[in-house]
Amino acid sequence: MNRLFTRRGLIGSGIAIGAGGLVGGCDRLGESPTFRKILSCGEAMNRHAQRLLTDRNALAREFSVAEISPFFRGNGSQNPGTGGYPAHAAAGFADWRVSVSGLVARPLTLSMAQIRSMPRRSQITRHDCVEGWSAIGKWTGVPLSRLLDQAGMIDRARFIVFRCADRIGDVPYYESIDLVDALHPQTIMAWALNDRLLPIRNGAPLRLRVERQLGYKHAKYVQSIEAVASLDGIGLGKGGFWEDRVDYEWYAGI
Ligand SMILES: Nc1nc2c(c(=O)[nH]1)N[C@H]1C(S)=C(S)[C@@H](COP(=O)(O)O)O[C@H]1N2
Ligand SMILES: [Mo]
Repeated sequence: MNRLFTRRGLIGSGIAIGAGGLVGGCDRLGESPTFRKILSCGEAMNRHAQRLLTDRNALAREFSVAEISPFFRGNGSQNPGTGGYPAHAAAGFADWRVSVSGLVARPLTLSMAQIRSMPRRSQITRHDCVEGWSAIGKWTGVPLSRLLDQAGMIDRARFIVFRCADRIGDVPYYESIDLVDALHPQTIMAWALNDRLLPIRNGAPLRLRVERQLGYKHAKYVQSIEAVASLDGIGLGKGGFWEDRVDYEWYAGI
């Protein structure tokens, strides 16, 4: 329980990180001619106004190879010790399966070999954790939109829920995002970091990258992807492990 209070105490640093992210958003908006007519980025503009003007479909900033952090630390769970995970890890995740289910026409059960053979996207992005650290890494994976297309998402779906193999204090980690983020081109189910298969500490064999949001949204050790109409009745109903327990926002946009 101590740990939960520690994390709550640190949320302030997330606000500082958010401000950095907004500067990036401002740069990108500045490239749009329509936006330039309305405002110029150098002008005084409060953060609230910027937030309202930031297009949720805009891309997160991407970095160059030279900017990749030499070490991408792990945070939160760094090696799920339960539920068969150690055996899966020892077998190189050969028998790991990821389900795509819920409000879909064709539920899928995919092996890592199948997922790695799907179309891939790579992106070098900055991960911002509310605990006050950031790291830049190159992520490679299958666009989530691709998986959802293959499964045939049904109209009533509003959210995508990710269930993870790890537990914190015996509670399974989970997260959720809406369809704007689920279908965003940089939202991928990543299986590689810096051109190597994901290390265990960073979520092997598969983790979410949802680049316009803070670190806790990026579910690691993903076993199930589920399309749902509502978050009621999932976990404690607030859409994520930390959202259920501390005052972390469900929408953690940066
Ligand atoms: N399954 C799971 N996913 C998780 C966490 C976790 O504890 N369990 N921690 C979150 C937090 S707070 C952060 S900052 C990132 C850390 O990713 P990293 O370990 O690759 O640095 O994972 C997120 N996803
Ligand atoms: Mo985090």
